[in-house]
Amino acid sequence: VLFPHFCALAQIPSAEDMQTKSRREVYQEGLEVREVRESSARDVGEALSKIEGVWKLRKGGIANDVVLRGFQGGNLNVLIDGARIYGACPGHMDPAAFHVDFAEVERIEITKGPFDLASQGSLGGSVNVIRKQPAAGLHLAPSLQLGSFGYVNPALTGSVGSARLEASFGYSFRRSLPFLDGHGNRMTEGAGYRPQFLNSEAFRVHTGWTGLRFSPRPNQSGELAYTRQDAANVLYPYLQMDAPYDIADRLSAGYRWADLAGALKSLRASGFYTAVRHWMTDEKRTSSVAALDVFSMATFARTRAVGARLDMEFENGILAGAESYQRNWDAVNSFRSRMMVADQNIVPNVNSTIAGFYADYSRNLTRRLRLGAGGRLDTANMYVRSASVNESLYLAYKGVSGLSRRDTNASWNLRASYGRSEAVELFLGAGSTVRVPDAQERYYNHQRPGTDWVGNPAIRPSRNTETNLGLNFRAHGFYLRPLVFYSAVTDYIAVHNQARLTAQPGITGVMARSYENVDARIYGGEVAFGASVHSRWLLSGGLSVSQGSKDPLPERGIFDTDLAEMPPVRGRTSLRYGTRLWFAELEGLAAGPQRCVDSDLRELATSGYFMMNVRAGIHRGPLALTFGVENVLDRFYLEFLSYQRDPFRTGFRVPEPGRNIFLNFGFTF
Ligand SMILES: [Cu+2]
Repeated sequence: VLFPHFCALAQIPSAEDMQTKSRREVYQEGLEVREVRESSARDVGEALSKIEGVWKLRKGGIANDVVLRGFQGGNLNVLIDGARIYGACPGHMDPAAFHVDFAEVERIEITKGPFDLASQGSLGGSVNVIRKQPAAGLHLAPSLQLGSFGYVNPALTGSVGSARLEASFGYSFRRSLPFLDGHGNRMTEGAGYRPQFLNSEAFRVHTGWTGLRFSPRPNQSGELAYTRQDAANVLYPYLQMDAPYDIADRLSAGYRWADLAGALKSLRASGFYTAVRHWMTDEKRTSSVAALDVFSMATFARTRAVGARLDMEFENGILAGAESYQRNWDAVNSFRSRMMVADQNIVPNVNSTIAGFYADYSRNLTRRLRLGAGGRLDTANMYVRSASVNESLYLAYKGVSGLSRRDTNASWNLRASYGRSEAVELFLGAGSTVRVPDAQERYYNHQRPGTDWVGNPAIRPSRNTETNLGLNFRAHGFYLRPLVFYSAVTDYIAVHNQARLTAQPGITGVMARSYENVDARIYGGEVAFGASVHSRWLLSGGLSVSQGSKDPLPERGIFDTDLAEMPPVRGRTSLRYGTRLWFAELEGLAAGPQRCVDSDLRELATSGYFMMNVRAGIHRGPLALTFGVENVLDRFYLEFLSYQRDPFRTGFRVPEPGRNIFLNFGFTF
């Protein structure tokens, strides 16, 4: 069966599934891309919000950020086949997950909490996007997605080769106009767009890729892959600017030795190079009407990452490895308004170099009890390369300076799982890991009309020490997975309003957006459930809750104890009928109001909402077709994460799309 998902029962994890994934614990989740093709999701960030504990941050029609239990941005690791790619934009227009196309992807794996020690910096969790692997023979898979608001997404992937040598390629194009919300207004209306751009393209993204896989020996394989993504005309009503272009390159290579004789069972060496160039301006907004150039403000930003890693699997359940990578980040902002003409190196060409190693041991102590432990040590060095950095800004607002910094930190975790029977498993995990501040949090260097925006050279890495307790219950056609977590984050990096501390030559501003360490807590839980009747009906759903608080720091202007950007409670239920040939599904989604808001950042309370989706699909021979209507009731609603916080606010809250349809065709030859 090519598409077993049309059979409702296939969505319930089987006993076999549970065994082959014995390393996978309750805080790990996966999303298959075929599930994504049953939705109107435009990108990985939007698709992942289907998983319990994951929300998205919408800034426009595409390029949604992944938010895991209130952790986002630098607090999460997003890797593409293990390779690190970073967004170039200081306004987070191009999060890492934006730089991959669905047609490239096989599945996405999420680790919730600080339990992924194989990669540095997985503070709140990690997202690993797994790309498709070519199969022997000649294969072609054209697909076409169509949707409301002029959305088109044709794609073609193909591969050719034998078991020893395979070549693969792919191409995908995505384009859309601005969507309409439940009131019938375009997402651009009210966000300060010039009238002629209210209905201009919301995004246009070309992605092309190619790969080579070779197996000179039965137990050895190597691979080489390259992807270019070229995005243009991306509109961000959430922000004050839009992106005329964003170009990302990803190059990766790896070699694996498996089934080795001796204590070392397998070995994998891999490396990557990724680069992003990003240009954003306000040329489509009314703010540029009286400007001295086509824009009144613009930023050119670029980032590069290069790295290598070695992963080893020994007998007796020992994993060990080492990784090293360097990220460079550089951005120049230009003002051409009547108030200010300036070019500033806002991210002052900063290098961050990180090296670390890890080891993990797990074993079955008894037939029922499995224990695991892991450790990791990292050292990170960060320094400013730009000669034009204005150190007076750091002194004026933070009273500190210094353009380089080294941080060395250890991480650990302990895991236990106890299976009373095949049907009931109990999990307990505790872990502690660290993420280093990024170049923006430490060295941002921006004088602006209104408030300046300044990094904190003395800011310390954040450490998350988290405990998870979960249960996995499975019986005939029924499963239940409850999980609770408590996360204590020391030196959480919070955005705050920093008053000027000392007079410095050339610094005329009195208030800045900056970053400060505060101790914070995030706690909550998730429940996922499913029940099938006669293997054709499946009732499934889940509930996600996260709460956040932080210690006040009145001398730094931090008074409110609510943590900013914490998503509200959310629940989901769906009823699906499926045979091997077709399925139909009705889904309801509800979110509670969010009133725990950070008033220092002028966060606004958000109401709860309820919305419904319907979808159906058929599968015959090489053809799969899915059709759906999302937000059937055409409700107008906003997610809590839909607007930028003070002091950079436009004040505009980006609504969710109103009623919209999608049609996905897929062929496999
Ligand atoms: Cu940008």
